[in-house]
This record gives sequence, structure tokens and C-alpha cells, in this order.
Amino acid sequence: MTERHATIERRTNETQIRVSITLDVSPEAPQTINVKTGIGFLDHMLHALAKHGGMSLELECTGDLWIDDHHTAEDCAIALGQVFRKALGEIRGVRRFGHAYAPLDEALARAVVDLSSRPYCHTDLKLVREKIGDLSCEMIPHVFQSFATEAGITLHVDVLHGANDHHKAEASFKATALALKTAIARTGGNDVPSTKGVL
Ligand SMILES: [Mn+2]
Repeated sequence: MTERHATIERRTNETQIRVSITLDVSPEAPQTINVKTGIGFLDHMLHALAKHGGMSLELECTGDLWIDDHHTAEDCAIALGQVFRKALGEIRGVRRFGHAYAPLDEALARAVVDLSSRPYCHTDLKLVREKIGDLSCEMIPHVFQSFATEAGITLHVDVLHGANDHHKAEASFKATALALKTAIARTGGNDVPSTKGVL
């Protein structure tokens, strides 16, 4: 089995990003995660995404945080989606669909994933605060949207209930991680999981 791994660099006038992902961890290639976006709470969320998705992730971003968090958060999500798609390669020999629930204390999130090659994202995260740490709450749905678009996946993330916005956000990333882990899991076969024969 070839290791599903990819690296990309993405440079604009607003952000410079280098990101590497490995979708398969093993005793020989143990999971390593190092996320430095310059936005602490975003680091925490992307770390959780990698950790519970069973992936190794190195992501470093230098962005124009003197403006605000928008370009950095969006571009990290874009780069992460691109590198995920590149590492995954052709949608073949994988489960394709995944869904998961993740609680964090009082908060409960549900994520449903289809490696459809048809980008779509629905989120209902029930966030009420302006910011969590230095990450604007309005950027959190935008991160999911940008990731799903670039990864070429269908993604639905709903917080079913919760009171604490840190918990709601973190449960959302954990549920997405678990759903992705299922969807990208190898079946042991080599077929394209679609009646169309192509994804
Ligand atoms: Mn936390």
C-alpha cells in the first residue's frame, strides 16, 4: 500500500502557507501534528481535525494578521483542502461516506461526509460569540466551506445542542475528523465507490 501523502505551498500577497499531510499513520509512520497559523484557536481546531482524523499534519502559515484573521483562516482552510485532495488522489478503494457524532461536555456535533468530488458545505454551528480567542466565529463556517470546496467533498456539520461556543466549535471539528477518517478508510478493494464508475 502506498502511503497517501502530499505537500503543497500556497503563496499570495496575503498569506504564505506550507502544508503537508499524511492520511495513513502506522507504527512505522506514527502520527505527528504541528500546526502554526498564528491564530491560537485555529491551531487548536486544525490540530483536533488531524488528531481525530488519524492524519499527520504539518501546517505553517505567515499571514496578514495585522489586518484581521480572515485571510489566514480562509487560506489555511483552502490549502488544507487542496493538500487533502492531493493526498487522497483518485477516489478508489475507499469507503467514500462517513458520519460521526462528537460530544464535548454539553455540546453535541454531527458531521456527514461524502467524498463526492462535488463540493458542497452546510453548517449550522449555533455559535453566538463574536470571537473565540483570536478567531472570529463567522470564520468557522467559512473554514469548513473553504475546506470542503477545495477538498471536493460534500460536508454537513450541525451542532445539535450546546451552550459553550468553544465546545460547539471543537465538537464540530472532532465530528468532522471522525467522519473523514471513516470516509477515507481503505476498503481493501480497488473499486470506485460509485454507480457512475467515476468520482
Ligand atoms: Mn478545547
